[in-house]
Amino acid sequence: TEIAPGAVHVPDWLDGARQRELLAACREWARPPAGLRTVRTPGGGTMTARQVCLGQHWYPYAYARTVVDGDGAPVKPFPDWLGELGRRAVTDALGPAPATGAAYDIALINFYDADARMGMHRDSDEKSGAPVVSLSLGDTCVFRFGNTETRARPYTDVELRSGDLFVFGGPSRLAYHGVPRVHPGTAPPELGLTGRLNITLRVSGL
Ligand code: MD3
Ligand code: FE
Repeated sequence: TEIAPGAVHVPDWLDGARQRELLAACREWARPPAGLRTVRTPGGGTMTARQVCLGQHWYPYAYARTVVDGDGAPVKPFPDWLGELGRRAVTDALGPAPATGAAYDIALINFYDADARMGMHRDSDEKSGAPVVSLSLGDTCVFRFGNTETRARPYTDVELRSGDLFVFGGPSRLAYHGVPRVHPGTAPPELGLTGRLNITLRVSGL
C-alpha cells in the first residue's frame, strides 16, 4: 500500500521463520562490544528507544557523535546478506529500479520497550537519496508519517506489526516521522520477544 508518494507499506513481508532469524541476529548485534546504546537527541534529551548500528561508515554520523554510553568499540560490520535483504525489499515494494545505486551499507536497529517512543524527526544524515528500508519485529506500534515541511500535522498514523516492511523513497525520503506509541504484549508469541524492534537499512553515500 502506498501511503504517500514513495512510501510503501508491505504488511507481513517476513514470515515467522525469517522474523525469528532476524531477531536472533539482532540479539547478537546487541551484545557488547559495540552493542545496545543510549543516544542523545539534538535537543539534548535522551532517546527512549535504545540503538545498535552496523556498518563502516557509521562514524562520523551524527548518531555516533551523540552516543551517551558507548564503549568506544568500533561498530560491527554490515553483513552482505543484510544488503541483499535491503535490495530485495526495495524491489518488492517499489518494483525493479536501475541497478546503479550504491549498496545498502548501514543498519540502525531501535529497541523499544513498552514506554519507548520516537519523536517526529527527519533522517537527513545520509549523503544518498536511496530509499530507507524499515523492518518491524515484536509489538505493534503506531507509526506517524508526516510531511516534509513541519513536524506538526498533517500526518497519517499507521500500525506497524511484526514482519511488516516499509520503504521510504522519492519525495517521502525526507518526510518527518516518529513512533508515538508501542502496544505492549502484541508481539506474536512464537517470536519470543517482549517489546518492539525496528531495523532500518540505509545507503550512507560515503
Ligand atoms: C521515513 N525509526 O530509525 S521506522 C529511524 O520504528 C526511525 O524505529 C522508526 O525513524 C522506528 O530513523 C521508524 C520507519 C522509517 C524509517 C526511516 C525513514 C520511516 C522513515 C526515513 C525517511 C522517511
Ligand atoms: Fe527516522
